[in-house]
Amino acid sequence: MRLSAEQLKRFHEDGFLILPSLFSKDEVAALTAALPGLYAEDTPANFREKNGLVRTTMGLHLRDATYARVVRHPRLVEPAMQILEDRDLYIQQVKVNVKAAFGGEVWQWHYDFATHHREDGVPKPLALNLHILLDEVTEFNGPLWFIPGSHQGGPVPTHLDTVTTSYPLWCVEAPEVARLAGARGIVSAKGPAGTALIFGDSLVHGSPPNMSPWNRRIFSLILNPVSNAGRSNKRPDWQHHRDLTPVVPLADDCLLPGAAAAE
Ligand SMILES: O=C(O)CCC(=O)C(=O)O
Repeated sequence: MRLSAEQLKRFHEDGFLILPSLFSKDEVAALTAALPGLYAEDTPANFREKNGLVRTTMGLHLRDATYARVVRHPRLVEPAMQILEDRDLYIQQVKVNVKAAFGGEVWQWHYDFATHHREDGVPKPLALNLHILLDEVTEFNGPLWFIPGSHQGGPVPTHLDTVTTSYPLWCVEAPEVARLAGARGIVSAKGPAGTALIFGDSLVHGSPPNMSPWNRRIFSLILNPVSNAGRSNKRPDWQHHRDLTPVVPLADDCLLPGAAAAE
């Protein structure tokens, strides 16, 4: 799949793209079917909220056959190759952020590169975060909030938050958020299930708690150029994978029934 010239321009200006209904209901159903079993696994790759609900479940392409295919989906991988003008991308992180009804907690304001750089030794803010909304996301169930263009001035100051998140996250200082949002506003990344989001490593974003009765599950794949691979093994493999094999896109119908047999 190719992004249009207009979409590429928007991505470079805003730092993100929202692609409504890029994946079908059947493709989303294939992804959600495995989740209850994955949540139930006793593994350190399942991070829990303070209330015990699963907050995020990681390393999914190594734990489930459907997730092993979605990380190679051409509607995710090809736009990433196009944006980065690089065909040698490795799978850096694979997860579903759950944000459960009545209990999913905040993700503080941050940009991913702060953590990728300090924790994983990634040299440059090149990685792309590719999301698929697995539930309808509205203003009520904890959408991501993006500050458009917040990547443009270069990385802003951060501090390590070990208190309000379930694992250490480098977060943006409140005065910086106020300055950036005051100048550029905030966009709420909403859409029907199957909508895709693409955002860059320096884009400032976060998400509010989910006190609604509706789940908000989002699949996230981070792809990074092999030439920009992490230099440090501080975090475990499921938080930053060590396998630098370049990802090769599968067929467009790779999530649909029969796809596994065709491989
Ligand atoms: O799932 C969320 O609400 C936040 C996700 C996020 O910040 C990220 O993927 O970097």
